[in-house]
Amino acid sequence: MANPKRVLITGATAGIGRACVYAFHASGWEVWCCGRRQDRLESLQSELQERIHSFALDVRDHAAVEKALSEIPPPNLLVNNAGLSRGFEPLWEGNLDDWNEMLDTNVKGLLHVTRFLLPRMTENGGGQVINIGSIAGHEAYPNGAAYCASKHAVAAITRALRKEACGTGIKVSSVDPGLVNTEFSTVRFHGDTDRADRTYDGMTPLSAEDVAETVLWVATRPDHVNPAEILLLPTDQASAGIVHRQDSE
Ligand code: NDP
Ligand code: 8X3
Repeated sequence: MANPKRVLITGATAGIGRACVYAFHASGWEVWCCGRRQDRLESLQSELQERIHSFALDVRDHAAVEKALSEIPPPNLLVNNAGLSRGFEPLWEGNLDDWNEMLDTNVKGLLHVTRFLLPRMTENGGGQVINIGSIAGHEAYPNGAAYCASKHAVAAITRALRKEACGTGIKVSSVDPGLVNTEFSTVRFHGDTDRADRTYDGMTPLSAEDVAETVLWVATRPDHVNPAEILLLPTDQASAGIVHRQDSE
């Protein structure tokens, strides 16, 4: 049997990243995954057992990224998923720690990982990078200036890298979801789960599995096909601000 393809998924301890771990593993891929919460990585490893490797990593820490990634075999696919939103208020009330955490993770973390792995993937015969962007990279909405800026940056990085990598054997794609019910809103609202739950009141959001299925689809197109950018919305959502809710009828 041919060797399985190898994927590295960042931010694999929750939500979309963890759903990607399951989806790729179930499709026979060798899965390498990371995140900061070691206990959750260990649970994934003991549950899946084979073709799963994990290591704790904070993608904001450039030196740690280079050290950790120098110790793993180059993947055929990199899924840059680690990310977060922190805070939801007008810019003039924004918290500097929140901004730093979002920009350092969503933008610089993605750059750190990609910068280190791309030359190794190219030397290894090529592959694919799939960035998890967001509808917030297509539209800017009130109370989300820093998060939207970070996801517009992800869109810019995806588009620039696609042009840089054209002809190198590396495909560059993004999957850009709308509302997905994960730990995302709890993180955004600093642990206020009631407020987080209200994000999805009266509407049906995407699940992490919906997004993972799309990431897997993007990763399994023929070599000559690149789904460059997919905006994946729940049917109840038409734009960042237009969400149909049963209660509002
Ligand atoms: P979750 O909060 O459920 O998961 C976020 C993941 O990112 C966790 O595994 C977390 O792991 C990891 N992470 C956060 N900071 C770091 C860091 N510094 N270093 C390494 N890993 C980190 O949210 P989602 O699954 O929803 O979010 C995943 C991605 O999807 C993000 O990029 C988000 O912006 C994007 N997205 C989410 C949407 C949504 O509505 N949920 C919609 C559009 C895009 P740990 O804490 O263990 O480090
Ligand atoms: C996460 C989705 O609408 O909160 O990127 O920006 S949204």
